[in-house]
Amino acid sequence: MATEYQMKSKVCLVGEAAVGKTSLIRRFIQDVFDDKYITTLGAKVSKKEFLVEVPERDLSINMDMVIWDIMGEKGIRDLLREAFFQGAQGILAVCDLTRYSTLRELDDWIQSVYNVAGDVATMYVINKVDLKDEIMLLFGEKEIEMAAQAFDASYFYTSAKTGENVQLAFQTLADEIVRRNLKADVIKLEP
Ligand code: G3D
Ligand code: MG
Repeated sequence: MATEYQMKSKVCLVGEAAVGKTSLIRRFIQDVFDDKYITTLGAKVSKKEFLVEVPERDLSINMDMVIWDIMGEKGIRDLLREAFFQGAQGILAVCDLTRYSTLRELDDWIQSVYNVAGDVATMYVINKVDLKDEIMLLFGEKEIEMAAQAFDASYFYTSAKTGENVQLAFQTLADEIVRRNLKADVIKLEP
């Protein structure tokens, strides 16, 4: 049987307003999508516990993830970024499949986190994939690949509305956070 451990992590969702950050977190935490939502003021912190398996090390880690939902305005970000991003171990960089500008803006958001927290595990989340048949896509795979590659990040297409790939995106980021900690051999595991 795998040895069980506890590990805490801080993850920040970044991206322009209305890309779906709050909806993704709500979906991940409660697995529901509510068309009504409350505009986030500054930042909101949520928590979720789940399991991360590391078969090759025979480890089973209870991940205690603290998730920071940050308001889309850059003014707020620049003012409070130290407080928002300090100690972050992972980033979900969220853009909206229907708006190319939201992908381009992610460079700035990610750099802003790196400036405070270092080059942490980063994942691109292309949200609102449920709308892909309804709209003329303004950007495609190539643009996404290039953007993600620049930060050594992988990417997922998600929908907070249908739930598609939402669990998988958070879980994969958690896997990457654990993997990096094991690699650096600085993992703090409390049995
Ligand atoms: P933000 O936190 O990044 O600012 P929100 O974004 O989570 O508040 O979402 C902004 C709007 O996009 C909301 O619509 C929300 O319902 C919608 N949305 C979020 N994710 C998805 C998705 O995956 N698919 C679709 N179709 N819509 C999504 P309203 O109309 O309430 O402003
Ligand atoms: Mg929000």
